[in-house]
Amino acid sequence: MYKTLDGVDLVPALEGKAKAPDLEWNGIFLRYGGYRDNRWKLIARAGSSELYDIQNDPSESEDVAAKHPVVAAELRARHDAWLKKHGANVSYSAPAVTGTQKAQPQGEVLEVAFTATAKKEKQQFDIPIPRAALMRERGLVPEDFVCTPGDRLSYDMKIESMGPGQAVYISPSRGDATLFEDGGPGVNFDGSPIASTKKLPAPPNEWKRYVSGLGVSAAYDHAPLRVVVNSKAPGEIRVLFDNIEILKPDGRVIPVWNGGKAPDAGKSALKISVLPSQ
Ligand SMILES: [Ca+2]
Repeated sequence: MYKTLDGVDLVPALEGKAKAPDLEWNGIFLRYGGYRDNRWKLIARAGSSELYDIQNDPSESEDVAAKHPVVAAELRARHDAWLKKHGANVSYSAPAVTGTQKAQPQGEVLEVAFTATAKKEKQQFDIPIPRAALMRERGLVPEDFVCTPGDRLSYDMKIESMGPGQAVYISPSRGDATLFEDGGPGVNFDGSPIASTKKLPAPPNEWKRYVSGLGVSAAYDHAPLRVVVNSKAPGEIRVLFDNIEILKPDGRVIPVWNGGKAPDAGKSALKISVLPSQ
């Protein structure tokens, strides 16, 4: 992640030979970058920054980026320069749905079915990226599996049964964490990002292609893609998937699932099946 390490030598100050230096700290997290010094803390997000005056407001109760735009801009520039200097692979891109393209389901498709009985249920399973097979058969190299700015997740989905308060989406994962959390860009019945799973219209029952940005604040290996079924109301959920793939900015495609074996549903209560040609 970091090509070089940086730091400040505190020994002269500790030995009383020099004034303690003003400390600066930069870091990158899953969805944002951060900077802080003795006075300020900056949270660097996609297209915006939050600024806190930690000297006078240690509990960070007030975002003062608008009140101190020059400070915010200067610290943002400093943080961005730090990222560049250290070769951090950062896009800040919040996952964004870029709109739907025409779905093209072919051959086998994946069926995910679940009947929610409780008021609130969340079920999920992972679809592994077939790295070994892709390296062998398509000549992909390990670097191709590193998430870089501009990477996109694309999949075709047909909602066959779903009610208000229910949602299904595919999220990249990183270890145990799902990057698109509840309230993140799951997809709505009309292909628009889900701002909240509390409010969903009725399903149209047709295939649609969904595309989301995958750029996050730090480079990481693409982990299995996670299918998330989120239900805040009892009822039957049935969804079909096909052409689940990761699109690289240079046009290469990493096919994750377009037929074949059904992924293991693990401990979830989901019923996963492969259906023949649509
Ligand atoms: Ca297929």
